[in-house]
Amino acid sequence: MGLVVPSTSMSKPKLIYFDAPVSRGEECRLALHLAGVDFEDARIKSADWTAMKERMPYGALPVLELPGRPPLAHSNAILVFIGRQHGLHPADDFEAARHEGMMQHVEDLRAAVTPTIRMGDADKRVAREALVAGFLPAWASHAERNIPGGPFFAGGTVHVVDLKLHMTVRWFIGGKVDHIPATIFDGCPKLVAVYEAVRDHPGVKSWYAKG
Ligand SMILES: N[C@@H](CCC(=O)N[C@@H](CS)C(=O)NCC(=O)O)C(=O)O
Repeated sequence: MGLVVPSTSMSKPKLIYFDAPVSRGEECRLALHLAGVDFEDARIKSADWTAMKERMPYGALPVLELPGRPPLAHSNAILVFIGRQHGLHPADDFEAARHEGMMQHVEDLRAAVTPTIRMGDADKRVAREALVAGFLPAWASHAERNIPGGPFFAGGTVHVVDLKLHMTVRWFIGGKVDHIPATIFDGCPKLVAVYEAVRDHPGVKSWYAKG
């Protein structure tokens, strides 16, 4: 069991996530890239996951490994850590907590939608239509009214919270999530502005230009 054993054999940070440019792993990759950190981008194939799951601190990904430290898990902890070290999270404790509140709000959405991913289509339709009728519009309006700034969450500067909001809006806005309309966030201009500002950020563009 390698649960809390510091990594001694590595020379640079390693971000472990599944081999897909999505969700909790991609927002951590973006944070590391925007922070200018030279990191190993370890992409796990689904077929290899079962064998390594129990070696991860909480049995899930993403996990950030740092030289000489135990592995760090939970996307928000990873993002806040990176953000604090590299100016992508507020130095002011209250402002930081406000950002973390919104980051938790994103996790609440994932907790509501993720269980529908593995449902058969009939159950998925029922569950997602219920989310579209209730949870998702409420989630979106709560997000909207708690974004103090624009175009980013806190105004003109990107923070890790923006990366998390971006990944969430991006999930739905392409219209590829069955039974959830691409227009689900149309009534939330501040939320959509965060998505667009991150999409258009030069550092984010350079990440995707790497291919
Ligand atoms: N609270 C955790 C949730 C982690 C999580 O559920 N990760 C998913 C991928 S996004 C996962 O590892 N799924 C595979 C599994 O649980 O076996 C976080 O924020 O990182």
